[in-house]
Amino acid sequence: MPIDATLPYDDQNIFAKILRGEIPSKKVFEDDYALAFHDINPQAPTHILVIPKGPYVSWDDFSAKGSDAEIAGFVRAVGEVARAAGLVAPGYRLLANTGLDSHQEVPHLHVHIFAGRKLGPMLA
Ligand code: IU
Repeated sequence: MPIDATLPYDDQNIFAKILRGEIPSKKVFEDDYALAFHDINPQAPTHILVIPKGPYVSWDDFSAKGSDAEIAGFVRAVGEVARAAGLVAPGYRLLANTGLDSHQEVPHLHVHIFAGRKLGPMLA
């Protein structure tokens, strides 16, 4: 079910549990600001999710309330994950669904990294 990105943060959401180590994930990167892991239902040969460590519901929440250090750290982490996976030359797509119309389903900010095939002009 899509979620309302204006709701308060729910610390029982699945990505909060992954961050706390209560649920396993196929981790590819972790630092002070971000965790990256393979999506459980990949939509491309490479489909990685990058999430901030802080309790942010959405891109909107994070961009409004995240500290400069958190925002810079997270943005750098997304780039580092893509570089480390060798995605820069072939190319990749970033996506951050935010709220009901976008069909965001997990209420913890996540940036999708899609790569590994020709993605076309849009990802519907
Ligand atoms: P969305 O942007 O909120 O729609 O994306 C949620 C993604 O989280 C989606 O691609 C799911 O396959 C993925 N996911 C996951 O990787 N592990 C989980 O336990 C759950 C969802 I629930």
